Amino acid sequence: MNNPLSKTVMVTGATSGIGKATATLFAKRGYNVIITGRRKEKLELLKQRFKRKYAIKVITLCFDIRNVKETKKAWNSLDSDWQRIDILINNAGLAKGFAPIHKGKIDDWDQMIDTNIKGLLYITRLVSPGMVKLKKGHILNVCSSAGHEVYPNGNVYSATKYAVDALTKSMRLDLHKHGIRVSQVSPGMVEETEFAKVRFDGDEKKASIYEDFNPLTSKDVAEIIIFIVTRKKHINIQDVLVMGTQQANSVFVDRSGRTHE
Ligand code: NDP
Ligand code: 8X3
Repeated sequence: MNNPLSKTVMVTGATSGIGKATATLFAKRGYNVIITGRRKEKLELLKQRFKRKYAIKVITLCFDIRNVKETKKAWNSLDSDWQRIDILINNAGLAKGFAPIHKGKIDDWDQMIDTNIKGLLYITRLVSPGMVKLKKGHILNVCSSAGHEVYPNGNVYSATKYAVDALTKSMRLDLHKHGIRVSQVSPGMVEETEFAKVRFDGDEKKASIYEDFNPLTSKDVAEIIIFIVTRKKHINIQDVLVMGTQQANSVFVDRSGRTHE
């Protein structure tokens, strides 16, 4: 790397939504970024944009985080400089389906468990030893309000996010003595993402869940992530539970119209 003083951040799931907005804010601030996801073209487009606009280094890693072999191969393709990650944003994740437990699809459950829990673990297992060796680093997990309270039909998605919450707490117990910070952000509903489109299999009508109120935007969450990871070294923000003003919790949302435009 040309500038050894620049920090390196890895953002998983940077092809859209919260991950893309977060990678963009890091790039804007001069961090070297490793952006990951399955959609190669989207990663390449983002890389070109960052290179055009900011004086930073960018690496794209295209892999399916559910596949441990692919994940390891992607990691091993990085040279040793790039494997020194200062900040890991464990963001890749999804909800799939919105059915009561007796009607849920097993494939949807597998995909959520494999991505949101196992994928997060695979990448953390690869990145964290380097942080321990250097006695520094920051890992931020993107959890959800659904990792703090359940809602009807949210069952398995919520379970995966409760698992993320447990992992954030456990990782902090294991890593704090090595000088590594572990944080989490837990947003309620967030627009400018593909979250609802993915959850409802591209059904635009069902995915229109943000039209009658102001949820958070992906950039709102990205700004909070940047705030968390730019505190002084002795400060670790453990979790930020955040929702749009019109959302009181997972169930109570003022859907009387978008009041903040
Ligand atoms: P998006 O669908 O816009 O982004 C999801 C990202 O995850 C994409 O970049 C996608 O990349 C990546 N991803 C999904 N599956 C895989 C996989 N198998 N392998 C690698 N990458 C994968 O949704 P959001 O931005 O909303 O979601 C980001 C995170 O935020 C998730 O963990 C989600 O649970 C969480 N969250 C979302 C909220 C919301 O309301 N939107 C609220 C609270 C939390 P690609 O498809 O290219 O692989
Ligand atoms: C996304 C928030 O309420 O749609 O994690 O599950 S919610």
